[in-house]
Parts: sequence; C-alpha cells; structure tokens
Amino acid sequence: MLPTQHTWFSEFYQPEGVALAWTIESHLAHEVTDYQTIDIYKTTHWGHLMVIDGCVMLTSRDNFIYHEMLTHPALFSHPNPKTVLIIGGGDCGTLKEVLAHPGVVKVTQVEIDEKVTRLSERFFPELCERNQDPRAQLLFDDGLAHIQALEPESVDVIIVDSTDPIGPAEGLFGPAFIKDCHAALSHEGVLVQQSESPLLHLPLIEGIRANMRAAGFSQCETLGFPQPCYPSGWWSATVASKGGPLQPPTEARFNDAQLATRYYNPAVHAGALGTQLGLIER
Ligand code: AG3
Repeated sequence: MLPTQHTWFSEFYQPEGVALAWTIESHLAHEVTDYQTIDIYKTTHWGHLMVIDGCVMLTSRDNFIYHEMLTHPALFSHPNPKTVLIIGGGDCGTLKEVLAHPGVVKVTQVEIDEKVTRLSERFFPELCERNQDPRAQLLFDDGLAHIQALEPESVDVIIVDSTDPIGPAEGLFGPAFIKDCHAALSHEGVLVQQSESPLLHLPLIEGIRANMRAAGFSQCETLGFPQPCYPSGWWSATVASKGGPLQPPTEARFNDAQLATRYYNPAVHAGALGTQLGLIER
C-alpha cells in the first residue's frame, strides 16, 4: 500500500533559508485585495491557518502566545490604561486580549484591509467573539494617517500588530511613525510593536529601539517569546514607555484583572524582559 499522501502548505522564508510547513486538509479561501493576497487553510493539526502574501499570520492552535505577549505586558506597563489603539491586528486576536482588561474604556482598531477581519470572523470566530463589545471601534483605514490625525496625548496605549516590514506595513517600522505615536500618547503612554525574531532580525529590532529612543521614550524593552508558526519559532514585542520603568504587574494587579491567559503571567513577563539581545550573535 502506498503511504498516505499529504498536501502541505509551506512558508519558504527565503532571507534565512528556512521553511515551515503544515499538512492541510483543504484550501478554504483565497482573496486578492487592494493590499495583499490572503489565504486560509484547514490544517490537520493546527486548526485554521491564515497566510498573507505567503507569510503565516496565525494558526488557531498557537496564536494565543503572540496575542497575549503583544497585549498584556504593554497594558500592565501603564498604571491605568483606559484608551487603547491597535494598528493592524485585523484578525482581532489582539483586540480580544485588550478587551479582557476591565479598566479599558475604549479600544480603536485601525486595520487597512477589511478583508482580513471578514475572513477572521468566518474562520477564527473565537478571536472575534468580543467584537460587539461597546468599548470596541473597528475602523478600516490607513494606520499611518490615523495616527497623524490624532489629538496629541490622547491615547494611553498603542499596539502595532503588523505584518513583516515589507508591503503595506513597511511605514510602521520607520522613525516618523514612531514619533507620531509618541506625540499621540498620553503622559505615561506605552507603545508596543511586534518586532519579529530575535534570532533572525536583530538589526531590525535594534532599529526599532533606536527609533523609540530618538522619539523621546524614556524606557524601551524587547520581550522574547516562543511562536511556533513564525520563522525560527522565536518572536518578540518591543515596548516603550513615556513614564516609569517597564515592569511586570504585581500578583494582586494581575489577579484583579481575571484574564484567563494560557501563556502570560507576571513571571513569564519578568522572564521575557530578561531577553538579552546583546548576547544573541549571528
Ligand atoms: N503579525 C506578525 C506576522 C509576522 C509573521 N512573519 C512571517 N510569517 N514571515 C501577525 C498578526 C497576528 N495578529
């Protein structure tokens, strides 16, 4: 008998000569939008898989790590975050985590490509279950222009949940955007940006950190965490603050929020802050 033939989806990460692959049962959607090409697959072991321009964005099985680590360290780095702005994040996984914080009164998500959200509603409904929360506002617009038009010092936390720094997201990694974020953030405001792999993209991370310091942020930390579906399996979020030191919440503050996280907790937060970028060599 012939061995069972599987169909595979592979992300070939050419810049670093590595690929990641999933066995798939079916190709559920293929959309070419004004901005990018989006594909959704049903995998054998990882639930649904969203791919944009050939790059894996998320799987049902492991996205919680990324979304928790992009959201909770930033929100807990602010003494009392009430207004949150998400740039990108169209799958709504970050939005769901932000809305889990009881003290947040308003979250605006600015995703350039409405199709990402529509597909997520169909294939990742568990990430969209809080989209009808009255505190949430979903806009489909250009994040760069949105930030420029904001009142100065009007947002407590900005979360940049973007694709890789090519195509529509390129400007989100530049110094002008970081400066505009700084201007839009309130007195003790916090910015967090998904900052790719510590192993593969160290110069990019160093660039983001330099942009944050140049924009006037007083603190800046890069938190490492596993993300099995992204190239190298090791990913990062870089957090910057206008206010006090970036540190994990007390157990009491964490427990009060009643988050029901699966990966994040204050000890994980502390450990992630210990990522020693200076020791990572190529
Ligand atoms: N944002 C980060 C995607 C980067 C993955 N890069 C890659 N596969 N080459 C994903 C959005 C999740 N809300």
